[in-house]
Amino acid sequence: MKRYLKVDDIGDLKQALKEAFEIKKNPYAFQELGKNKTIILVFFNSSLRTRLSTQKAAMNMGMNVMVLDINKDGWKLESEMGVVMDGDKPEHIKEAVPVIGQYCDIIGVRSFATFESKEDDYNEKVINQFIQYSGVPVISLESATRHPLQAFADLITIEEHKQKERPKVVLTWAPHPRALPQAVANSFAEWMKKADVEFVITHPRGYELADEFSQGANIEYDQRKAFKDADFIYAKNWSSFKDYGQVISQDRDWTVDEEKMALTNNAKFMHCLPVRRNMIVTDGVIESKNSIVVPQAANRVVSAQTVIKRMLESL
Ligand code: SN0
Repeated sequence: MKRYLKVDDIGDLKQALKEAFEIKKNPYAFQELGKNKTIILVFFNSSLRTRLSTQKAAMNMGMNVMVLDINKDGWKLESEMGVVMDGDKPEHIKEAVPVIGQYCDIIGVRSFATFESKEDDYNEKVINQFIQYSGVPVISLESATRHPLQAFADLITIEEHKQKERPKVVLTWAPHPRALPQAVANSFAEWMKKADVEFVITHPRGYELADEFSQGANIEYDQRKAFKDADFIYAKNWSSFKDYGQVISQDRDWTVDEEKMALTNNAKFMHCLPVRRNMIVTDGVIESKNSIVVPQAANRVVSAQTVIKRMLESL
């Protein structure tokens, strides 16, 4: 595996789950693969789970790990081509990325949506430059449009907690004070459409995801109807795709609460975290016995380790 950006990069999901569960059972069994190999994790944005879980996954594989918080510890990077560099960015991505590639065997990058340009974000300008110029395999630690390690961990978590062969999984938009990327929702949709689940997305009008992610999913604009008989409720905020990066609603009637959870089939509650309590979800729901946000976060190590293992195998 040379890159990990989207669901197609992992191939057959059943096989990927099988490998993930082997790793979860026996996390230190593959250390020979990572011996004397180095991974560098580059962050353009804040991170708690992605940073720590990917570090842990690489350490489980016997690798050396370096982390660079590029906006704090590195030079600010210019990514435009052909510009006169007389501003606040001292280093060009065209030198910085191949140099980072010289110091490691795998690069992980968190780039995030900038919301400056829908086109640049949806063309994955930053992570594609890492693929183009680094010379080593690249793992997305959340790019502008996707969060594939999160979605893989989500699938593992659903597989572990499902009570029936084909559970009903609902992705619900929920209110938030800031403009957030569509990345988590996009990836979750991309993965659930390929998984063996009944998948429904619910959101207010104007929050439609890009066609490539929403096509083939059932869209239900009535959140209460969507929740009926659900086995998993996956809450997430995202900003508008159509009105790109805009917050067009903060309607607290969309907050996931006890009354709406009562409409479900005793559904488990999921969220990628960090979560804004009493905006996205009430204290009561996130602290209920049906909340699986912590085991979900724990599976971030498993998804990252499965991907790193596959990359090490193909070096
Ligand atoms: C990230 C996102 O893409 O929406 C989730 C994964 C890291 N969330 C945030 O940035 C939340 C920030 C906030 O202000 O609550």
